[in-house]
Amino acid sequence: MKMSFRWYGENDPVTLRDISQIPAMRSVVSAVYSVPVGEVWQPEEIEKIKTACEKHGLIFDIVESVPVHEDIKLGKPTRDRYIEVYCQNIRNLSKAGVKVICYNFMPVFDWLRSDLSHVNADGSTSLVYRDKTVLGMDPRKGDLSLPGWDSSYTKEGLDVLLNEYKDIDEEKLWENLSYFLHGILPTCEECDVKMAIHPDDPPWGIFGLPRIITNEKNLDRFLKLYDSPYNGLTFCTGSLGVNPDNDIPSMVRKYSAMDRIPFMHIRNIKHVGERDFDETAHKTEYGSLDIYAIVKALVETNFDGYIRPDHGRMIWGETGRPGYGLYDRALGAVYINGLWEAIEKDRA
Ligand SMILES: [Mn+2]
Repeated sequence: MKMSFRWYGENDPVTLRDISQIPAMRSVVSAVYSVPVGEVWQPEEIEKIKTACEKHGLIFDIVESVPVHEDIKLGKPTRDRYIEVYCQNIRNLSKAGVKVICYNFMPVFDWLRSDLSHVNADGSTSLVYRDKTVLGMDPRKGDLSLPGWDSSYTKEGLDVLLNEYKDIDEEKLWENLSYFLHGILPTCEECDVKMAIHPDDPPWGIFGLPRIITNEKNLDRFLKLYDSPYNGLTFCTGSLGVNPDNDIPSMVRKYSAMDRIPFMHIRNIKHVGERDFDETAHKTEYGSLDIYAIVKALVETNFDGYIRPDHGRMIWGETGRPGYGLYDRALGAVYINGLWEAIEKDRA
């Protein structure tokens, strides 16, 4: 397995030096953040990240994310142009040594939380989700303040976009996803770059928009759309785990054995009500997911992809990007490494 850490570039309060000091850290997960969705990432920009990482003994070989243009998700005639740009990005990234690209296929909204700094009993803060709060918001009425929303949309722009999605139901979204995969995967195979779709977060439809990367049945369907090890998953335990029907250790074991998980996001969440959850420390006892069983499933299926500790709490007075501080994520990485070593030695 290859341990990795997400880095938001030169403006990230967490530095590459910080990351390099975390024990057993290998790879940096990053992206070119300055280029709008649907445009080409120039080789010089990619090279800059690579060189900066190498200066600290780290490798830039995994990207999160290359975003998918809404026209592709909507199946508009312009999608072919955006798919060609996507293929160019795959080629450019491959030349710099990138092996895996994470992306998602959620219409309009990315991940959603109702609060980014919920105060825990010990004074740390967490990202949390309360369904009632989210359902009480109406993006069409200009309620655009919810964490996770792309604040670059104007009310009018969002209205237009939401209207365009009126005719896109789940089946139509599946079709558009399949079209996208068939457009890019031949390039991935040629360039030896694996695609890793991130599950929808939370894994259910929001504001009448369809979400399809949500559960085992749908992941099975997704993998069959293009049956190749290059068409894989970013298996995010926290995103999928908020639906208690998803048996996370068993799903990890199954998809890892199939060699369809190029990238693992490992974090814990605690169910605190129906469709309500808190993000917690990584260790099993704090949340609803058995992190030991998850890591065991990976070790026992000889997982050799990338792992990154997903969101952490804010602890020790750290300020910065919610979910992406240094300390709690570093503790997560060390915990996962500890489990890995113990399970691997037990097995030998
Ligand atoms: Mn994730």
